[in-house]
Amino acid sequence: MPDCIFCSIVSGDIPANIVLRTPEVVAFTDLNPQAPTHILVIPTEHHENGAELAKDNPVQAAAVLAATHTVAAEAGLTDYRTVFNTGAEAGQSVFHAHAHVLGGRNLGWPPG
Ligand code: DGP
Repeated sequence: MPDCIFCSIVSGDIPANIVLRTPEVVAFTDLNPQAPTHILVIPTEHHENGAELAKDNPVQAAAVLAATHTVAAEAGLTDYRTVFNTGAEAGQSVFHAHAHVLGGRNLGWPPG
């Protein structure tokens, strides 16, 4: 998708600190970390949000979810939070589906 920053990370046109790459997903550290570990897991296909991804490509949606556990384990986390922000009011700022993996500190609930 032209002008999509995460598509540009998938293609390698924009650099990122990539921690996992498979045919289905790319995972990289967040530019603006909210916790000691803050990794984004994205599908290699462009879909606007997690719900669209699940509807249009459930295989890739499952791969994203599985990868959240892989990257958390590789970061040494047993306790972590996986977040999909869906829509601007929920805090979504990049409209390419992505899961946040946050950990390494106590995470409050409910989230802000
Ligand atoms: P959200 O607000 O849920 O759409 O999360 C988008 C996240 O993406 C936000 O935490 C910051 C991160 N981000 C935005 N642009 C870049 C980038 O170019 N590189 C990296 N590594 N992260 C980015």
